[in-house]
Amino acid sequence: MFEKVLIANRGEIALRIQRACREMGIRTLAVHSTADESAMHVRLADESICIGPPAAQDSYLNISAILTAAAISNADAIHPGYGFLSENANFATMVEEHGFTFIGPKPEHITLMGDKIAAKKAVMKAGIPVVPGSDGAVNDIDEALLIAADIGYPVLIKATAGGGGRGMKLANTAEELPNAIKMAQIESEAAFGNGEVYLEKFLSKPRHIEIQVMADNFNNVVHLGERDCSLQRRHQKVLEEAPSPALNDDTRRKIGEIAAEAVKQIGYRSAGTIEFLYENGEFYFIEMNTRLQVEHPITEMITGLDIVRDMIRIAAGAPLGYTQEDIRFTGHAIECRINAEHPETFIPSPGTIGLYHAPGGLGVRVDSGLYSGYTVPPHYDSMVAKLIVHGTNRNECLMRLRRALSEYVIDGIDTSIPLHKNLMSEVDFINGDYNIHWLENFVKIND
Ligand code: MV4
Repeated sequence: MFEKVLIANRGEIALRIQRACREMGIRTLAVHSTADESAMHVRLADESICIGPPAAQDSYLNISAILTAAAISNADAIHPGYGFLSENANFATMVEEHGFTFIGPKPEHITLMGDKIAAKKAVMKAGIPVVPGSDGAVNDIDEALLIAADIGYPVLIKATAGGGGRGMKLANTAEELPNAIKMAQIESEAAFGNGEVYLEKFLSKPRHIEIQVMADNFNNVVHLGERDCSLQRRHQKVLEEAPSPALNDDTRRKIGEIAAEAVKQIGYRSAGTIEFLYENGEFYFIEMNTRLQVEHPITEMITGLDIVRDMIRIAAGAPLGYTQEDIRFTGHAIECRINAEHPETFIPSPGTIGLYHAPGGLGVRVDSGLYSGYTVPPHYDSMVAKLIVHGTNRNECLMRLRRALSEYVIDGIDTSIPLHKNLMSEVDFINGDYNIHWLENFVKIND
C-alpha cells in the first residue's frame, strides 16, 4: 500500500480523500494556493506545500509545481479529485512517467471518453444504447440535412471536444440546421480548438440518470446502481438522489449490467460514471466521466461502500474484493449541493463565515471544509458544502433532509440553503416527478 498520497485538489473533496487515506494509515500531502493557506484541507493534512498564487491556472492546474511537490515530499501516488486535472490524460501520463501512481483510470480511457464521438462509438460497440444520430463527425451541410431528415427534428448539434453542455446548438427544422451547424462549429473551434461536431436526435423531456461503476486491474467490474441528477441549473447539478424515483429494481439491474459489461469490454479501471438520458422507459448514453464525482456520497450511503478507499486500493494493485452479488442497495440518499451564492440571483457570495453550525444526527453526513471564521475565497467554484442524508426509504430521507436543512447555520455569506428548503415543499419534487428542465422553471418562477 502507498505510504503517502498527494491530494491535487482543494475544499471538501480534498478532505474526503484525506479521510480515506487516514483510515487506511496513509500519510497525506496537501498542496494549496496562497489563497488556501488557512483552508481545512491544509490544516488537517499531515504535510502541506504551497504550489502557487490563487489563480487555478498557476496552482491547482500547475502540473510541474504539483509533480515537484510530490518529488520533494516523496509521495507515492496522486489523487486528482474532481475538476482541475482529474480528466487531463497528459497529467495522468506525466504522473506515471515521474514514478508516481495516478489514482484513477488509464490515460487512454481519459482520452477516449474526452472525445465524445470516439466515446459514443466505443460504448455502442460494447453494447450500450446511444442516442440516434450521425455515425461520426458531420462535415458538410448536405450530409447533415440527410441525416437529420432520417433521425427527425429537432436535432441537437454537439461538439466532439465538448461535454457538460458546452458547444450545443438546437435545430428545430431543416431551415435552422445550416446556421446551427456553422454556429456550433465556430463556437467549439473557439472554445476547444476543435470545430468538429456531430448530430443527435433531441430528447425533449429526459431525466439525467448515471450509473456508478468500479473496476480493478484484474477485469473485475461492478455497478453501484444509479444516481438521478436531473435537478440542475445551467448544467450545474443542484441536488442528486439515489436510487432514481423513476426506476424499478428490474430496470436498474438491466442498465447496471449493461454498463458493467461495457466497462469490462473496454478494459476500464477505477471509479467511473456512465451518463444516460432516460425518456419513455429508454436509456440513451451521453457521456462517460472518468473521475470521482461530486455526488459519489449518495452511492456510498445506499451501498455502504467507500468509493475513495476502493479507488486507492485499486490504484495500489489490489483486487476489487467484492462481486456484484455482494452489493446490496439499502434505503434512499439525497445530496444537496450548498453553494456560496445568493439563493435567487445565484450571484457568488465569497466572504468570511461568522457562526457555522453543521447539522448532525442519524443518517446525516456533511462533506465540507467550512468552519467559523473561515473566509471563502473568490477564486474557485462556489460549492462549499454537501449535505448528504440517508433514510430507509425516500419519504424518511425527505423528512430527515428537511430537519437537517433547518439545523444548518452558515452566517456571513449567502448560500443555497434557502433554495433547498423551498424545494422540499414542492409537490413535483416530493413526488419525484421532474426532468432536466424542471429546476430551471422552478428558479425562474421564483425570480
Ligand atoms: C442532450 C439533450 C437532449 N437530447 N442530448 C447537456 C450536457 C451534456 N452532457 C448533454 N446534454 C444534453 N444532451 C440529446 N440528444 C439534453 C441535454 C441537456 C441536459 C442533459 C443532462 C442534464 C441537464 C441537461 C440540461 C440541458 C440539456
